[in-house]
Amino acid sequence: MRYALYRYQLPFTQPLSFHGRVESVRQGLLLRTPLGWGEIAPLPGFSQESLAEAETEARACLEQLARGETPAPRLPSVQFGFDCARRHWPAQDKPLPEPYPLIQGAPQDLLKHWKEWLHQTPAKAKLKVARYPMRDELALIRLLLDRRPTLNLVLDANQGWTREEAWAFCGHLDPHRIEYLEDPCASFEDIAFVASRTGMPVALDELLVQGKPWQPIPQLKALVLKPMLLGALANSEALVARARELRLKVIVSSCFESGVGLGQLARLAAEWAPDQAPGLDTRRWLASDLLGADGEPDPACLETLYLRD
Ligand code: OSB
Ligand code: MG
Repeated sequence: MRYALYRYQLPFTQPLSFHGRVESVRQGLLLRTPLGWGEIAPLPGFSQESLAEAETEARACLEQLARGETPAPRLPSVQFGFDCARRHWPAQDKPLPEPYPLIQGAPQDLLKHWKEWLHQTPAKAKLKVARYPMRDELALIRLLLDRRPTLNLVLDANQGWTREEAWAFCGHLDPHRIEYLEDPCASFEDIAFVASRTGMPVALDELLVQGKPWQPIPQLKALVLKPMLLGALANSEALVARARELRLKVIVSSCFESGVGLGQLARLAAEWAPDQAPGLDTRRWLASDLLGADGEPDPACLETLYLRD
């Protein structure tokens, strides 16, 4: 069979919250074409489209491919999957830096177990904030920075704060120890206000997916790119070009994709941001993977949705 669509389900190591939606398994689709594999995995809470909508569009696009036509999908996750499946992947020589650790959980638990995360003292680690009482999150951050003096933290508020909340939070931190704070607020105006008042370095992630307006400000350090949400690879590439122009870092970041998508994201990161540790530590939060010993998806892990010669 030359064209195929499969569904997978991978359990998380523990239930995770995505903009308030608690999920215990990751579901997605794998696409196979004569040119290669692609992953289509809209993330609940972050993607506009559902998995069912993505499946419907992916089937229609596969039909077109099998007829010799060139599909032009509309949904971001489907665009990403088809673009990856038809991409020419250049050979890579230089190894990419290791992903930085992605730390999630209740501050009380993390206070007890923080050494497990930071025993090798990475240069940076990412911590989700704006989820628990501010005082608990600040206490945890202070402890981590105090015990690991060479560590810089990436914080991600997922647009969870008002301007005033973000201002208060940032006012309690030393901006020199924060690599950057992703998406403190939902609007760029509020982010720019907080950054300029507190000197906190900031990065944009969800705001880019939402297509909201932004502009360079002195505290803007990085663009975090989630290709699964940005859709057509050309959209991510345009942001890479803009980041280069503005001398911003590019961080390629995952959405809890399977090993197929993560492998492709690592290759995109090596092309777009070869010196940056990528945001691909979502792997840690999946209890298993689809890839067999040969590095190919294991058919036993896949449910077949569509097959065609
Ligand atoms: O908040 O940036 C996020 C994954 C899925 C959805 C949202 C986010 C993430 C990550 C990926 O944090 C890992 C990373 O960027 O380091
Ligand atoms: Mg983010």
